[in-house]
Amino acid sequence: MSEADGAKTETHDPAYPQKYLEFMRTGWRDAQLTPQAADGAARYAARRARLAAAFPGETLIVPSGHEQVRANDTNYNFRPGSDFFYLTGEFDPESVLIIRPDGEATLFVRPRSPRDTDEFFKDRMYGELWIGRRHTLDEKAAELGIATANLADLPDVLSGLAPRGTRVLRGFDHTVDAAVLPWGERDRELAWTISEHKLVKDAWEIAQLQDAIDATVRGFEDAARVIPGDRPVSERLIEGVFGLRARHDGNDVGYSSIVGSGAHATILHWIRNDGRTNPGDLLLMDMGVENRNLYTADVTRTVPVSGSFTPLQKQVYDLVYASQQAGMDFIKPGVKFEDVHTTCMRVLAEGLHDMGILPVPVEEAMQKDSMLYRRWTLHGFGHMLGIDVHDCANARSENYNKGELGEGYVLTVEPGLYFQAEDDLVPEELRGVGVRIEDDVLVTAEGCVNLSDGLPRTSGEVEAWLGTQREQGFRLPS
Ligand SMILES: [Mn+2]
Repeated sequence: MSEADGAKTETHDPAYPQKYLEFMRTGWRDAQLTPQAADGAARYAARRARLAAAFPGETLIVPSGHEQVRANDTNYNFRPGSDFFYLTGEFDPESVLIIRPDGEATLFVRPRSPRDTDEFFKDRMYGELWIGRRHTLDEKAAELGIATANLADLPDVLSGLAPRGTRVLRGFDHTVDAAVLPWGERDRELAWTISEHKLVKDAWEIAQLQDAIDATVRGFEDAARVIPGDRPVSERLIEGVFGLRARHDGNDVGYSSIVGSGAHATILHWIRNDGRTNPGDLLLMDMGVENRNLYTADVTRTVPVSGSFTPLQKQVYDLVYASQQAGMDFIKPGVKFEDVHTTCMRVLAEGLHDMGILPVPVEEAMQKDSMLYRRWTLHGFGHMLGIDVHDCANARSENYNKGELGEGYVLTVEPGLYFQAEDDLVPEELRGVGVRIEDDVLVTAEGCVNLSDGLPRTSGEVEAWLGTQREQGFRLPS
């Protein structure tokens, strides 16, 4: 319920007596803040320069996006737009990056909650007594190594821009989208250029990914330690324990954790996580920590809850492992993305054929007009990984799924087999079995290295690891 002065307040807020208002307006000392250069600040500047060089003489606008309302005055946790963050390192909502025709960049940010208005104690969305001390424009500039300007001045700047000389990363800020009209394919060119700039990871980015992956390894260890072999626990216990690790060691989870026990493992995006583990079942966990610089891991392990695979579970698991290993062995600079896919899928198709499940010869199933094996493999072999779990998503097809891998790419390799509980075409004992093994690999000059090899992959190693974790027992992160 907004007051006359524009502060965002709520129905349940107490009234503001005049004496209290006057009292609150006096007697405050300014809180000092010593800005520290952000981690990797120089890299953000280099990224902006590279983008500016791709569009000389043009104005480029990349917004971060707004907070999303959950209900009334409670918002979802804000995460900056990934491309915006890639170019600025800035976490606060509503900020907008503008790169000018001469290559100079300005970050438009909301300034501090001024003490000469009542915003600082009344406004739930921006008031510093509600959300904490914000930066002055100068502090923000010092921290991020970029010129800053008041967000309030942005509308005037935008209204002076010609659509023909301007490109906007659309879909993040409706006010920016509405202020600068689109002009042909120009905005899409901006989006794919940023995505394609992100394909090759430099040493600092690889260290960020390794940091996220190492935290993810610890999170999987935590999870394994709370899964008993002899009685059920809720999938949400596992989700929660991993989430604790993600918040403690990183920024958050990089995507909603998938914790699927039994037949839930066959549902690709099982994020309800309202089931329970069953000692005879397989448990699939697809979870990743996003680190403090917003790089995320994306790892899946499938474990036998009892502690050891049944012969049939092991057969399926080992087949998925063989597929994943074949993909990893194949990956090197210059190979086609879709050939990695075919390599992984061929192993699965052959295995499905050997098990008597694939109803046609393998060569026939591998044809582009058939792909019958896909009933049980469902998805692609993997995707780029970086600041987004599905990184570089706006890259042009010829540089991604129809393109070749390059040195410095980081991607997942994650084949799986999924036998739905209601699938009449597979033997009864396979129904409700799902297996995926997912690792994060870095393409090197000679091949690839597995950045997530801190977790076991073979069926035997998984059993031994689960046993070891259970012996260690769960301990809170410290
Ligand atoms: Mn993935």
